[in-house]
Amino acid sequence: MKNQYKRVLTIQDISCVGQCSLTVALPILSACGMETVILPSAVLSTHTGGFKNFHVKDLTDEIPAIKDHWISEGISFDAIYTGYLGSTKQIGYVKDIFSQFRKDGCTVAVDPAMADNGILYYGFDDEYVRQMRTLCIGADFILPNITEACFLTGTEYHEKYDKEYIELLLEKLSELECKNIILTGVSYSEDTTGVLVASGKETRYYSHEKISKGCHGTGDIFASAFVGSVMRGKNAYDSAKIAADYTVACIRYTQDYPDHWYGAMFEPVLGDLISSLN
Ligand code: PXL
Repeated sequence: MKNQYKRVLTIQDISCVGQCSLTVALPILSACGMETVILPSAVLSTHTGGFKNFHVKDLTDEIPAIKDHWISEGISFDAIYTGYLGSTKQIGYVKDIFSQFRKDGCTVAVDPAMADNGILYYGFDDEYVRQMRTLCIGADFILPNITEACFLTGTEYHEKYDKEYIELLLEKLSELECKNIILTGVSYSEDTTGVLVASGKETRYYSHEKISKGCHGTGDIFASAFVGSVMRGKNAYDSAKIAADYTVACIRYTQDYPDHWYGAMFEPVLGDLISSLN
């Protein structure tokens, strides 16, 4: 049991209100039993997906000093997991962190959190996409949704697609030379959706219930639970299954609260995630 206590660094923003990024990653990774180290990429009063006039404090310029202090203290990580990053320049600094701390046995997971439903999140542009692509190269895990996969590969986004389209996306993503590609939100029927897990030559698909009303922040819930599960020693497919089941449970719980539009109520079902890991 002892060797499952791992130290995970997660780099993403703090959206003070909104149940996404660090306010999701920190509690979920902690629930998975990880020591969770955070590097906030920016502080936002809320996330950008539906609130207006949010206040943003970009923390890009703080990153080198934080990194240098960690180096001087001899701090190391078992995993580094990145999500929403504040700026293009910041992606460069995150790459420096990878070079510095990615020693043998340090797992790198990149969630290229930048787009959904065919469009980039507010404030991101083509240059951001280009930089994010370089961050993904050589990662142990990348966790794009279909929209992000399209941006990363320069593929036209289609709301409706078939297996051939998804296979092409996977093939193009494989050029990024990541050990595992976890492609989320892959749906081949009205009432199911799923996750494609491509690990080396093997590709497996986990299909699960599709709840018609999606929630903001579920990509972050999925990625955090996935990383927590991998760090608990589960393989990529089992971790995708655990993370997907947990994400569905969060959405299902939130459905009963129609006023809760800005995020998924992941806290009341954390017990499900913990049980599935034991
Ligand atoms: O959940 C992704 C995310 C994270 N952080 C911020 C966001 C979003 C998506 O909109 O706006 C600030």
